[in-house]
Amino acid sequence: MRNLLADLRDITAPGHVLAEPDVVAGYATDWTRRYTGLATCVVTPGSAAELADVVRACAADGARIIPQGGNTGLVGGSIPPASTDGLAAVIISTRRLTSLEPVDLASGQVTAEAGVTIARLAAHAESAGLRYGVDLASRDSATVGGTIATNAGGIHAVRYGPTRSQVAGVKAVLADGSIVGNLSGLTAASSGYDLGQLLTGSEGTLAVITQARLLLRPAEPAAAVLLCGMAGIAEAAELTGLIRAVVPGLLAAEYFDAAGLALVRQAAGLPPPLPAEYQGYLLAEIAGAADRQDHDHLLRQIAGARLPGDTVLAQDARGMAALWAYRDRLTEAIATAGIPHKIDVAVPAGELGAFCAELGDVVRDAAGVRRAGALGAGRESAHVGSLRLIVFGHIGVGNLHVNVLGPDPADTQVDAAVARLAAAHGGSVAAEHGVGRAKTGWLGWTRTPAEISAMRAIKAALDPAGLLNPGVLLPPETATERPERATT
Ligand code: FAD
Ligand code: 2HG
Ligand code: ZN
Repeated sequence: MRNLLADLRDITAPGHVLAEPDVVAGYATDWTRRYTGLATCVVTPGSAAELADVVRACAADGARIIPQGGNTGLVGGSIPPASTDGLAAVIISTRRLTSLEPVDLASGQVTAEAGVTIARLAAHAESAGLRYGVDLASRDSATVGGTIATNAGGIHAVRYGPTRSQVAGVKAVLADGSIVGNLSGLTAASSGYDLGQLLTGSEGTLAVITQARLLLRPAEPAAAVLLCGMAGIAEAAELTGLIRAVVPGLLAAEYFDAAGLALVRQAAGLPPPLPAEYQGYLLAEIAGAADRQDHDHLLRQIAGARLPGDTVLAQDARGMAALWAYRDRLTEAIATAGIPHKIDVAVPAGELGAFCAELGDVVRDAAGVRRAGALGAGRESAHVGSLRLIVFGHIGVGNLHVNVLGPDPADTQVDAAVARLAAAHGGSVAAEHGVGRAKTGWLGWTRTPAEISAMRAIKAALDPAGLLNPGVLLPPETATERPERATT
Protein backbone atom coordinates (compact mmCIF):
# COMPACT_ATOMS: atom_id res chain seq x y z
CA MET A 1 0.00 0.00 0.00
CA ARG A 2 2.95 2.29 0.77
CA ASN A 3 4.18 1.59 -2.76
CA LEU A 4 0.79 2.50 -4.20
CA LEU A 5 0.77 5.88 -2.45
CA ALA A 6 4.31 6.52 -3.66
CA ASP A 7 3.38 5.51 -7.21
CA LEU A 8 0.31 7.77 -7.17
CA ARG A 9 2.42 10.68 -5.86
CA ASP A 10 4.89 10.14 -8.68
CA ILE A 11 2.06 10.42 -11.23
CA THR A 12 0.30 13.54 -9.95
CA ALA A 13 1.54 17.01 -9.13
CA PRO A 14 2.36 17.59 -5.42
CA GLY A 15 -0.68 17.82 -3.13
CA HIS A 16 -3.01 15.74 -5.27
CA VAL A 17 -2.84 12.47 -3.36
CA LEU A 18 -4.75 13.06 -0.14
CA ALA A 19 -4.21 10.49 2.58
CA GLU A 20 -4.89 12.39 5.83
CA PRO A 21 -7.68 10.38 7.54
CA ASP A 22 -9.91 13.42 8.22
CA VAL A 23 -9.73 14.59 4.62
CA VAL A 24 -10.27 11.10 3.22
CA ALA A 25 -13.26 10.58 5.54
CA GLY A 26 -14.93 13.66 4.06
CA TYR A 27 -14.78 12.16 0.57
CA ALA A 28 -15.80 8.73 1.90
CA THR A 29 -19.10 9.96 3.37
CA ASP A 30 -22.09 10.71 1.17
CA TRP A 31 -24.28 13.82 1.03
CA THR A 32 -26.99 12.29 3.22
CA ARG A 33 -24.45 11.00 5.83
CA ARG A 34 -26.13 7.61 5.53
CA TYR A 35 -23.31 5.93 3.60
CA THR A 36 -19.72 5.88 4.66
CA GLY A 37 -16.80 3.76 3.53
CA LEU A 38 -13.07 3.23 3.91
CA ALA A 39 -10.57 4.61 1.43
CA THR A 40 -6.79 4.51 1.38
CA CYS A 41 -6.53 7.88 -0.32
CA VAL A 42 -8.16 10.36 -2.66
CA VAL A 43 -6.42 11.27 -5.93
CA THR A 44 -7.30 14.34 -7.96
CA PRO A 45 -5.69 13.93 -11.39
CA GLY A 46 -5.22 17.05 -13.49
CA SER A 47 -5.73 15.48 -16.92
CA ALA A 48 -7.18 12.42 -18.63
CA ALA A 49 -3.66 11.10 -19.26
CA GLU A 50 -2.79 11.46 -15.59
CA LEU A 51 -6.06 9.77 -14.62
CA ALA A 52 -5.21 6.86 -16.93
CA ASP A 53 -1.83 6.50 -15.20
CA VAL A 54 -3.58 6.52 -11.82
CA VAL A 55 -5.94 3.76 -12.97
CA ARG A 56 -2.98 1.72 -14.27
CA ALA A 57 -1.16 2.08 -10.94
CA CYS A 58 -4.30 1.01 -9.04
CA ALA A 59 -4.79 -1.97 -11.37
CA ALA A 60 -1.18 -3.05 -10.89
CA ASP A 61 -1.75 -2.99 -7.12
CA GLY A 62 -5.17 -4.66 -7.30
CA ALA A 63 -6.66 -1.56 -5.65
CA ARG A 64 -10.34 -0.76 -5.92
CA ILE A 65 -11.20 2.40 -7.81
CA ILE A 66 -14.10 4.62 -6.80
CA PRO A 67 -14.82 7.40 -9.31
CA GLN A 68 -16.24 10.51 -7.68
CA GLY A 69 -17.58 13.80 -9.03
CA GLY A 70 -19.44 16.22 -6.78
CA ASN A 71 -20.35 13.48 -4.26
CA THR A 72 -24.00 14.55 -4.36
CA GLY A 73 -25.23 11.06 -5.28
CA LEU A 74 -27.97 9.71 -3.02
CA VAL A 75 -27.52 5.92 -3.28
CA GLY A 76 -23.99 5.47 -1.94
CA GLY A 77 -22.40 4.93 -5.38
CA SER A 78 -19.64 7.50 -4.92
CA ILE A 79 -18.54 6.03 -1.58
CA PRO A 80 -16.00 3.20 -1.15
CA PRO A 81 -17.04 -0.13 0.36
CA ALA A 82 -17.35 -0.18 4.17
CA SER A 83 -14.85 -2.99 4.55
CA THR A 84 -11.43 -3.12 2.88
CA ASP A 85 -10.83 -6.90 2.91
CA GLY A 86 -7.16 -5.94 3.07
CA LEU A 87 -7.32 -4.25 -0.35
CA ALA A 88 -6.56 -0.61 -1.04
CA ALA A 89 -9.45 1.60 -2.19
CA VAL A 90 -8.68 4.77 -4.12
CA ILE A 91 -11.23 7.52 -4.69
CA ILE A 92 -10.50 9.22 -7.99
CA SER A 93 -12.04 12.67 -7.78
CA THR A 94 -12.62 14.57 -11.02
CA ARG A 95 -12.71 17.94 -9.30
CA ARG A 96 -9.65 19.20 -11.23
CA LEU A 97 -11.01 18.15 -14.63
CA THR A 98 -12.81 21.41 -15.25
CA SER A 99 -12.10 22.56 -18.77
CA LEU A 100 -15.05 23.67 -20.84
CA GLU A 101 -14.71 24.33 -24.56
CA PRO A 102 -16.55 27.16 -26.35
CA VAL A 103 -20.08 26.25 -27.43
CA ASP A 104 -20.12 24.94 -31.00
CA LEU A 105 -23.06 26.84 -32.44
CA ALA A 106 -22.95 24.97 -35.75
CA SER A 107 -23.75 21.66 -34.06
CA GLY A 108 -25.45 23.05 -30.94
CA GLN A 109 -23.01 21.04 -28.82
CA VAL A 110 -20.31 21.57 -26.24
CA THR A 111 -17.40 19.52 -24.92
CA ALA A 112 -16.86 19.54 -21.16
CA GLU A 113 -14.49 17.74 -18.84
CA ALA A 114 -16.02 15.41 -16.28
CA GLY A 115 -15.55 17.71 -13.27
CA VAL A 116 -17.45 20.69 -14.73
CA THR A 117 -20.49 21.42 -12.59
CA ILE A 118 -23.99 21.47 -14.07
CA ALA A 119 -24.44 25.10 -12.92
CA ARG A 120 -21.31 26.16 -14.81
CA LEU A 121 -22.31 24.19 -17.89
CA ALA A 122 -25.80 25.74 -17.80
CA ALA A 123 -24.41 29.28 -17.51
CA HIS A 124 -21.97 28.58 -20.35
CA ALA A 125 -24.78 27.32 -22.62
CA GLU A 126 -26.92 30.31 -21.68
CA SER A 127 -24.16 32.77 -22.55
CA ALA A 128 -24.25 31.29 -26.07
CA GLY A 129 -28.05 31.65 -26.26
CA LEU A 130 -28.67 27.93 -25.66
CA ARG A 131 -29.70 25.72 -22.75
CA TYR A 132 -28.42 22.49 -21.18
CA GLY A 133 -31.40 20.13 -20.81
CA VAL A 134 -30.59 18.72 -17.36
CA ASP A 135 -31.11 20.83 -14.27
CA LEU A 136 -31.22 19.71 -10.65
CA ALA A 137 -31.08 21.27 -7.21
CA SER A 138 -27.54 19.93 -6.71
CA ARG A 139 -26.40 21.90 -9.78
CA ASP A 140 -23.63 23.80 -7.95
CA SER A 141 -21.76 20.57 -7.07
CA ALA A 142 -23.07 17.78 -9.32
CA THR A 143 -20.73 17.23 -12.26
CA VAL A 144 -20.93 16.31 -15.92
CA GLY A 145 -19.22 12.95 -15.18
CA GLY A 146 -21.44 12.15 -12.20
CA THR A 147 -24.67 13.04 -13.96
CA ILE A 148 -23.70 10.90 -16.96
CA ALA A 149 -22.67 8.01 -14.69
CA THR A 150 -26.06 8.11 -12.92
CA ASN A 151 -28.11 9.14 -15.99
CA ALA A 152 -29.48 11.97 -13.86
CA GLY A 153 -32.97 13.22 -14.64
CA GLY A 154 -33.89 16.42 -12.84
CA ILE A 155 -36.65 18.95 -13.20
CA HIS A 156 -36.62 19.28 -17.00
CA ALA A 157 -36.61 15.56 -17.87
CA VAL A 158 -40.27 15.85 -18.87
CA ARG A 159 -39.17 18.24 -21.64
CA TYR A 160 -35.68 17.13 -22.69
CA GLY A 161 -35.33 13.59 -21.31
CA PRO A 162 -32.69 12.43 -18.81
CA THR A 163 -28.92 12.89 -19.22
CA ARG A 164 -28.86 9.98 -21.69
CA SER A 165 -30.76 12.18 -24.16
CA GLN A 166 -28.08 14.90 -23.97
CA VAL A 167 -25.00 12.69 -24.46
CA ALA A 168 -23.46 12.84 -27.94
CA GLY A 169 -20.21 11.12 -26.90
CA VAL A 170 -17.83 10.51 -24.02
CA LYS A 171 -14.15 9.86 -23.44
CA ALA A 172 -13.28 7.52 -20.62
CA VAL A 173 -10.51 5.50 -19.03
CA LEU A 174 -11.10 1.76 -18.86
CA ALA A 175 -9.95 -0.47 -15.98
CA ASP A 176 -6.70 -1.30 -17.80
CA GLY A 177 -5.87 2.39 -18.24
CA SER A 178 -6.71 2.59 -21.93
CA ILE A 179 -8.55 5.69 -23.12
CA VAL A 180 -11.62 5.12 -25.29
CA GLY A 181 -14.40 7.26 -26.70
CA ASN A 182 -15.34 9.77 -29.30
CA LEU A 183 -16.11 13.47 -28.96
CA SER A 184 -16.85 14.20 -32.62
CA GLY A 185 -20.51 14.79 -31.79
CA LEU A 186 -21.48 13.18 -35.09
CA THR A 187 -24.89 11.92 -34.07
CA ALA A 188 -25.41 10.61 -37.61
CA ALA A 189 -22.47 8.21 -37.25
CA SER A 190 -23.32 4.61 -36.49
CA SER A 191 -20.37 2.27 -36.50
CA GLY A 192 -21.04 -0.31 -33.80
CA TYR A 193 -21.63 -0.28 -30.07
CA ASP A 194 -22.15 3.19 -28.63
CA LEU A 195 -19.74 3.37 -25.69
CA GLY A 196 -21.01 6.78 -24.61
CA GLN A 197 -24.53 5.43 -24.17
CA LEU A 198 -23.21 2.25 -22.51
CA LEU A 199 -21.33 4.32 -19.94
CA THR A 200 -24.38 6.52 -19.31
CA GLY A 201 -25.98 5.05 -16.21
CA SER A 202 -23.03 2.70 -15.55
CA GLU A 203 -22.35 4.36 -12.15
CA GLY A 204 -18.57 4.15 -12.34
CA THR A 205 -18.55 0.36 -12.75
CA LEU A 206 -17.25 0.21 -16.34
CA ALA A 207 -14.90 3.18 -16.78
CA VAL A 208 -13.99 6.60 -15.45
CA ILE A 209 -15.49 9.29 -17.68
CA THR A 210 -13.07 12.14 -18.35
CA GLN A 211 -14.90 14.26 -20.96
CA ALA A 212 -18.24 14.45 -22.71
CA ARG A 213 -19.77 15.94 -25.84
CA LEU A 214 -23.21 17.22 -24.92
CA LEU A 215 -26.21 18.34 -26.93
CA LEU A 216 -27.63 21.76 -26.13
CA ARG A 217 -31.22 22.92 -26.66
CA PRO A 218 -32.69 26.16 -27.90
CA ALA A 219 -33.18 28.66 -25.08
CA GLU A 220 -36.75 28.29 -23.87
CA PRO A 221 -37.34 30.72 -21.06
CA ALA A 222 -40.12 29.90 -18.65
CA ALA A 223 -43.14 32.14 -19.13
CA ALA A 224 -45.23 30.90 -16.22
CA VAL A 225 -45.13 28.73 -13.15
CA LEU A 226 -48.37 27.35 -11.73
CA LEU A 227 -48.78 25.87 -8.29
CA CYS A 228 -52.01 23.96 -7.75
CA GLY A 229 -53.30 22.45 -4.53
CA MET A 230 -55.29 19.22 -4.79
CA ALA A 231 -56.51 16.08 -3.06
CA GLY A 232 -53.51 13.89 -3.88
CA ILE A 233 -51.14 12.43 -6.41
CA ALA A 234 -53.77 10.80 -8.65
CA GLU A 235 -55.32 14.24 -9.24
CA ALA A 236 -51.86 15.73 -9.82
CA ALA A 237 -51.07 13.03 -12.41
CA GLU A 238 -54.38 13.67 -14.14
CA LEU A 239 -53.81 17.42 -14.23
CA THR A 240 -50.26 16.87 -15.55
CA GLY A 241 -51.75 14.90 -18.43
CA LEU A 242 -54.28 17.64 -19.16
CA ILE A 243 -51.63 20.36 -19.11
CA ARG A 244 -49.32 18.27 -21.29
CA ALA A 245 -52.09 17.91 -23.83
CA VAL A 246 -52.69 21.66 -24.22
CA VAL A 247 -49.25 23.13 -23.55
CA PRO A 248 -46.62 22.74 -26.29
CA GLY A 249 -43.74 23.57 -23.93
CA LEU A 250 -44.24 21.86 -20.56
CA LEU A 251 -40.80 22.41 -19.02
CA ALA A 252 -41.43 20.84 -15.62
CA ALA A 253 -44.21 19.00 -13.78
CA GLU A 254 -43.30 18.43 -10.13
CA TYR A 255 -45.32 17.00 -7.26
CA PHE A 256 -44.92 17.40 -3.51
CA ASP A 257 -47.13 16.50 -0.57
CA ALA A 258 -48.32 18.32 2.53
CA ALA A 259 -45.57 16.79 4.72
CA GLY A 260 -42.87 18.04 2.34
CA LEU A 261 -44.40 21.51 2.16
CA ALA A 262 -44.53 21.73 5.97
CA LEU A 263 -40.83 20.81 6.23
CA VAL A 264 -39.76 23.31 3.58
CA ARG A 265 -41.81 26.07 5.13
CA GLN A 266 -40.30 25.35 8.52
CA ALA A 267 -36.69 25.04 7.29
CA ALA A 268 -36.79 28.01 4.92
CA GLY A 269 -39.28 30.21 6.80
CA LEU A 270 -41.61 30.43 3.80
CA PRO A 271 -45.25 31.59 3.92
CA PRO A 272 -48.07 29.24 2.83
CA PRO A 273 -48.19 29.22 -0.99
CA LEU A 274 -52.01 29.02 -1.18
CA PRO A 275 -54.83 30.28 1.04
CA ALA A 276 -55.89 26.73 2.01
CA GLU A 277 -53.99 23.52 2.78
CA TYR A 278 -54.05 20.48 0.50
CA GLN A 279 -52.84 16.89 0.52
CA GLY A 280 -50.83 17.37 -2.67
CA TYR A 281 -49.38 20.12 -4.85
CA LEU A 282 -48.46 20.25 -8.53
CA LEU A 283 -45.91 22.76 -9.76
CA ALA A 284 -45.85 23.18 -13.54
CA GLU A 285 -43.40 25.33 -15.48
CA ILE A 286 -44.44 26.41 -18.93
CA ALA A 287 -42.38 27.84 -21.78
CA GLY A 288 -43.47 31.04 -23.48
CA ALA A 289 -45.97 30.98 -26.33
CA ALA A 290 -45.28 32.76 -29.61
CA ASP A 291 -47.06 35.97 -28.65
CA ARG A 292 -49.04 37.48 -25.82
CA GLN A 293 -52.40 36.51 -27.32
CA ASP A 294 -51.35 32.86 -27.70
CA HIS A 295 -49.99 32.95 -24.23
CA ASP A 296 -53.24 34.23 -22.70
CA HIS A 297 -55.14 31.63 -24.68
CA LEU A 298 -52.85 28.94 -23.30
CA LEU A 299 -53.43 30.01 -19.75
CA ARG A 300 -57.20 30.05 -20.31
CA GLN A 301 -56.96 26.48 -21.63
CA ILE A 302 -55.03 25.37 -18.57
CA ALA A 303 -57.53 27.12 -16.34
CA GLY A 304 -60.27 25.21 -18.18
CA ALA A 305 -58.47 21.96 -17.47
CA ARG A 306 -58.19 22.65 -13.74
CA LEU A 307 -59.52 20.20 -11.21
CA PRO A 308 -61.09 21.36 -7.95
CA GLY A 309 -58.54 23.08 -5.77
CA ASP A 310 -56.58 26.24 -5.66
CA THR A 311 -54.03 27.68 -8.10
CA VAL A 312 -51.45 30.42 -7.98
CA LEU A 313 -49.74 31.63 -11.14
CA ALA A 314 -46.46 33.53 -11.43
CA GLN A 315 -45.28 35.13 -14.66
CA ASP A 316 -42.35 37.25 -13.53
CA ALA A 317 -38.89 35.91 -12.63
CA ARG A 318 -39.22 36.73 -8.95
CA GLY A 319 -42.65 35.16 -8.58
CA MET A 320 -41.59 32.04 -10.44
CA ALA A 321 -38.47 31.64 -8.27
CA ALA A 322 -40.61 32.08 -5.15
CA LEU A 323 -42.87 29.19 -6.23
CA TRP A 324 -39.90 27.00 -7.22
CA ALA A 325 -38.43 27.46 -3.72
CA TYR A 326 -41.16 25.21 -2.28
CA ARG A 327 -39.92 22.40 -4.54
CA ASP A 328 -36.22 23.14 -4.97
CA ARG A 329 -35.49 23.26 -1.23
CA LEU A 330 -37.18 19.98 -0.27
CA THR A 331 -34.06 17.79 -0.13
CA GLU A 332 -32.22 20.38 1.93
CA ALA A 333 -35.22 20.79 4.28
CA ILE A 334 -35.51 17.03 4.81
CA ALA A 335 -31.80 16.85 5.66
CA THR A 336 -32.31 19.39 8.45
CA ALA A 337 -34.79 16.99 10.08
CA GLY A 338 -32.54 13.90 10.18
CA ILE A 339 -30.83 11.24 8.09
CA PRO A 340 -33.49 10.22 5.59
CA HIS A 341 -34.16 6.93 3.88
CA LYS A 342 -34.40 8.01 0.25
CA ILE A 343 -36.15 5.65 -2.10
CA ASP A 344 -36.12 6.98 -5.64
CA VAL A 345 -38.51 4.94 -7.77
CA ALA A 346 -40.33 5.12 -11.09
CA VAL A 347 -44.04 4.28 -11.21
CA PRO A 348 -46.30 4.33 -14.31
CA ALA A 349 -48.58 7.39 -14.38
CA GLY A 350 -51.73 5.30 -14.10
CA GLU A 351 -50.44 3.54 -10.97
CA LEU A 352 -49.27 6.59 -9.00
CA GLY A 353 -52.54 6.91 -7.08
CA ALA A 354 -52.65 3.23 -6.09
CA PHE A 355 -48.94 3.22 -5.19
CA CYS A 356 -49.33 6.19 -2.86
CA ALA A 357 -52.57 4.85 -1.39
CA GLU A 358 -50.69 1.75 -0.21
CA LEU A 359 -47.47 3.53 0.69
CA GLY A 360 -48.39 4.70 4.20
CA ASP A 361 -49.31 1.22 5.39
CA VAL A 362 -46.30 -0.35 3.70
CA VAL A 363 -43.88 2.11 5.29
CA ARG A 364 -45.49 1.85 8.70
CA ASP A 365 -45.50 -1.96 8.64
CA ALA A 366 -41.89 -2.12 7.47
CA ALA A 367 -40.86 0.33 10.16
CA GLY A 368 -42.67 -1.75 12.77
CA VAL A 369 -44.97 1.09 13.82
CA ARG A 370 -48.24 -0.03 15.37
CA ARG A 371 -51.41 0.76 13.51
CA ALA A 372 -52.33 3.95 15.32
CA GLY A 373 -54.97 5.05 12.86
CA ALA A 374 -53.05 8.20 12.10
CA LEU A 375 -52.03 6.91 8.68
CA GLY A 376 -55.38 5.97 7.19
CA ALA A 377 -55.53 4.05 3.95
CA GLY A 378 -55.24 6.47 1.05
CA ARG A 379 -53.32 9.07 3.04
CA GLU A 380 -50.01 9.75 1.33
CA SER A 381 -48.09 11.53 3.97
CA ALA A 382 -48.01 11.65 7.67
CA HIS A 383 -45.99 11.94 10.82
CA VAL A 384 -46.58 9.04 13.20
CA GLY A 385 -44.54 9.35 16.34
CA SER A 386 -40.98 9.58 15.06
CA LEU A 387 -41.90 8.20 11.63
CA ARG A 388 -42.24 10.79 8.86
CA LEU A 389 -43.12 10.04 5.26
CA ILE A 390 -42.57 12.65 2.55
CA VAL A 391 -43.42 12.03 -1.10
CA PHE A 392 -42.38 14.26 -3.97
CA GLY A 393 -40.79 14.07 -7.38
CA HIS A 394 -40.87 14.51 -11.10
CA ILE A 395 -44.46 13.45 -11.70
CA GLY A 396 -44.25 14.31 -15.41
CA VAL A 397 -41.95 11.29 -15.87
CA GLY A 398 -43.42 9.10 -13.09
CA ASN A 399 -40.34 9.55 -10.89
CA LEU A 400 -41.15 9.67 -7.17
CA HIS A 401 -38.83 10.38 -4.24
CA VAL A 402 -40.12 8.63 -1.16
CA ASN A 403 -38.32 9.99 1.89
CA VAL A 404 -38.74 8.37 5.29
CA LEU A 405 -37.42 9.90 8.50
CA GLY A 406 -37.33 7.92 11.71
CA PRO A 407 -36.02 4.40 11.08
CA ASP A 408 -32.39 3.75 11.96
CA PRO A 409 -30.18 4.81 9.02
CA ALA A 410 -28.60 1.32 8.95
CA ASP A 411 -32.00 -0.39 8.64
CA THR A 412 -33.10 -1.24 5.09
CA GLN A 413 -36.56 -2.73 5.72
CA VAL A 414 -38.46 0.40 4.77
CA ASP A 415 -36.33 0.99 1.69
CA ALA A 416 -36.87 -2.58 0.47
CA ALA A 417 -40.62 -2.43 1.14
CA VAL A 418 -41.04 0.78 -0.87
CA ALA A 419 -38.91 -0.53 -3.74
CA ARG A 420 -40.92 -3.75 -3.77
CA LEU A 421 -44.16 -1.77 -3.87
CA ALA A 422 -42.92 0.22 -6.87
CA ALA A 423 -41.95 -2.99 -8.69
CA ALA A 424 -45.31 -4.54 -7.83
CA HIS A 425 -47.00 -1.60 -9.53
CA GLY A 426 -45.02 -2.18 -12.72
CA GLY A 427 -42.40 0.41 -11.83
CA SER A 428 -38.66 0.41 -11.23
CA VAL A 429 -36.82 0.02 -7.90
CA ALA A 430 -34.32 2.62 -9.09
CA ALA A 431 -34.78 5.77 -11.15
CA GLU A 432 -32.73 8.92 -11.75
CA HIS A 433 -30.43 8.43 -8.73
CA GLY A 434 -29.35 5.00 -9.95
CA VAL A 435 -28.82 1.74 -8.08
CA GLY A 436 -25.65 2.61 -6.19
CA ARG A 437 -24.78 0.48 -3.17
CA ALA A 438 -28.28 0.96 -1.78
CA LYS A 439 -30.36 -1.09 -4.20
CA THR A 440 -28.21 -3.84 -5.68
CA GLY A 441 -30.14 -6.58 -3.87
CA TRP A 442 -33.44 -5.48 -5.41
CA LEU A 443 -32.35 -5.16 -9.03
CA GLY A 444 -33.96 -8.52 -9.78
CA TRP A 445 -37.38 -7.05 -8.96
CA THR A 446 -36.98 -4.75 -11.95
CA ARG A 447 -34.59 -6.49 -14.38
CA THR A 448 -34.84 -10.08 -15.61
CA PRO A 449 -32.16 -12.71 -14.81
CA ALA A 450 -31.14 -12.65 -18.47
CA GLU A 451 -30.65 -8.88 -18.36
CA ILE A 452 -28.61 -9.09 -15.18
CA SER A 453 -26.45 -11.83 -16.74
CA ALA A 454 -25.89 -9.63 -19.78
CA MET A 455 -24.85 -6.76 -17.52
CA ARG A 456 -22.45 -9.05 -15.64
CA ALA A 457 -20.94 -10.17 -18.95
CA ILE A 458 -20.34 -6.55 -19.98
CA LYS A 459 -18.77 -5.81 -16.61
CA ALA A 460 -16.51 -8.88 -16.82
CA ALA A 461 -15.40 -7.95 -20.35
CA LEU A 462 -14.48 -4.36 -19.48
CA ASP A 463 -13.29 -4.84 -15.91
CA PRO A 464 -12.26 -8.50 -15.52
CA ALA A 465 -10.63 -7.96 -12.11
CA GLY A 466 -13.73 -6.14 -10.79
CA LEU A 467 -11.76 -3.10 -9.64
CA LEU A 468 -14.16 -0.34 -10.69
CA ASN A 469 -16.70 0.52 -8.00
CA PRO A 470 -17.20 -3.03 -6.66
CA GLY A 471 -20.48 -3.48 -4.81
CA VAL A 472 -22.23 -0.79 -6.88
CA LEU A 473 -25.06 -1.43 -9.37
CA LEU A 474 -24.72 -5.22 -9.83
CA PRO A 475 -26.42 -7.45 -7.25
CA PRO A 476 -24.57 -9.97 -5.15
CA GLU A 477 -24.45 -13.32 -6.96
CA THR A 478 -27.66 -14.70 -5.41
CA ALA A 479 -31.02 -15.20 -7.08
CA THR A 480 -33.57 -12.47 -6.41
CA GLU A 481 -37.26 -13.07 -6.60
CA ARG A 482 -39.68 -11.08 -8.71
CA PRO A 483 -42.57 -9.70 -6.68
CA GLU A 484 -46.18 -10.47 -7.48
CA ARG A 485 -48.14 -7.63 -9.03
CA ALA A 486 -50.12 -5.88 -6.33
CA THR A 487 -53.88 -6.38 -6.33
CA THR A 488 -55.43 -2.94 -5.99
P1 FAD B 1 -21.16 11.58 -7.48
O1 FAD B 1 -22.14 11.67 -6.39
O2 FAD B 1 -19.78 11.95 -7.17
O3 FAD B 1 -21.18 10.10 -8.10
C1 FAD B 1 -22.38 9.49 -8.45
C2 FAD B 1 -22.07 8.17 -9.18
O4 FAD B 1 -21.40 8.45 -10.39
C3 FAD B 1 -21.15 7.25 -8.42
O5 FAD B 1 -21.50 5.91 -8.71
C4 FAD B 1 -19.78 7.55 -8.98
O6 FAD B 1 -18.86 6.47 -8.85
C5 FAD B 1 -20.09 7.85 -10.42
N1 FAD B 1 -19.20 8.82 -11.05
C6 FAD B 1 -19.00 10.11 -10.70
N2 FAD B 1 -18.15 10.70 -11.56
C7 FAD B 1 -17.81 9.75 -12.46
C8 FAD B 1 -16.96 9.74 -13.60
N3 FAD B 1 -16.28 10.82 -13.99
N4 FAD B 1 -16.83 8.58 -14.30
C9 FAD B 1 -17.52 7.46 -13.93
N5 FAD B 1 -18.32 7.42 -12.86
C10 FAD B 1 -18.47 8.56 -12.14
N6 FAD B 1 -30.35 13.57 -9.09
C11 FAD B 1 -31.18 13.59 -10.15
O7 FAD B 1 -31.07 12.73 -11.03
N7 FAD B 1 -32.16 14.55 -10.26
C12 FAD B 1 -32.34 15.50 -9.33
O8 FAD B 1 -33.25 16.32 -9.45
C13 FAD B 1 -31.44 15.52 -8.22
N8 FAD B 1 -31.53 16.50 -7.28
C14 FAD B 1 -30.67 16.48 -6.22
C15 FAD B 1 -30.76 17.49 -5.28
C16 FAD B 1 -29.91 17.51 -4.18
C17 FAD B 1 -30.00 18.62 -3.18
C18 FAD B 1 -28.93 16.48 -4.04
C19 FAD B 1 -27.97 16.48 -2.90
C20 FAD B 1 -28.83 15.48 -4.98
C21 FAD B 1 -29.69 15.46 -6.07
N9 FAD B 1 -29.61 14.47 -7.06
C22 FAD B 1 -30.44 14.50 -8.14
C23 FAD B 1 -28.61 13.40 -6.95
C24 FAD B 1 -27.22 13.74 -7.54
O9 FAD B 1 -27.01 15.13 -7.61
C25 FAD B 1 -27.09 13.10 -8.91
O10 FAD B 1 -27.09 11.70 -8.78
C26 FAD B 1 -25.82 13.51 -9.68
O11 FAD B 1 -25.89 12.91 -10.95
C27 FAD B 1 -24.53 13.09 -9.02
O12 FAD B 1 -23.47 13.81 -9.60
P2 FAD B 1 -22.08 13.94 -8.85
O13 FAD B 1 -21.12 14.64 -9.73
O14 FAD B 1 -22.27 14.52 -7.51
O15 FAD B 1 -21.66 12.40 -8.74
C1 2HG C 1 -34.90 16.04 -6.31
O1 2HG C 1 -35.67 15.77 -7.23
C2 2HG C 1 -33.72 15.15 -6.07
O2 2HG C 1 -35.02 17.07 -5.64
C3 2HG C 1 -33.52 14.71 -4.64
O3 2HG C 1 -33.72 14.07 -6.95
C4 2HG C 1 -34.60 13.78 -4.17
O4 2HG C 1 -34.12 14.27 -1.90
C5 2HG C 1 -34.59 13.46 -2.67
O5 2HG C 1 -35.10 12.40 -2.31
ZN1 ZN D 1 -35.30 14.14 -8.36
